[in-house]
Amino acid sequence: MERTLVLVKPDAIQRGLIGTIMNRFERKGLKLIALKFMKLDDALINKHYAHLVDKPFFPFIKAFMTSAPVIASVWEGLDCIEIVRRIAGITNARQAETGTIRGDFGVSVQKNLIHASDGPEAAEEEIARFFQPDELQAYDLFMTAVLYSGDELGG
Ligand code: IDP
Ligand code: MG
Repeated sequence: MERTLVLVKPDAIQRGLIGTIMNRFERKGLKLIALKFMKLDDALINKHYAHLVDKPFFPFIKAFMTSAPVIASVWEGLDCIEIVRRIAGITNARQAETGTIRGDFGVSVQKNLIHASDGPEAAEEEIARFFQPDELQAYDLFMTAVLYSGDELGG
């Protein structure tokens, strides 16, 4: 099954939206594999937002992302990278569709509540950036058998 990294950003922490946001993924049927409450440092932000370091707004991203801790999590499910991106909504929360996290709770391009890996390569890299292999929990989620059909589970 696919895995993806989610960060609940400092704006969501400040606004008391941790449970609301995490619930979107739980109720969809994704499996929580790893969870951490942590403050990001400069080195981590430089790597995580390397594609934006030359942008004029990069210092604002840095200030924002270090303004409070984040919740880092890893979720698992069939096609979960795309599922989580769709649940998050597009980057600009003002234009994000109602029903998405950004569309329902955000009004900012930058303070958009959540990060989600944007593809398989990014997911693999980002999970390794935030978690040691032994921090990824291996367990049977009993509702998996109810959520998926047998052929989807490969047997
Ligand atoms: P994504 O989070 O939807 O994948 P990216 O383009 O990867 O969007 O940008 C990473 C983060 O950088 C965004 O979530 C947002 O917080 C911030 N960001 C992106 N574009 C802008 C911008 O034009 N102005 C301010 N902040 C931005
Ligand atoms: Mg991105």
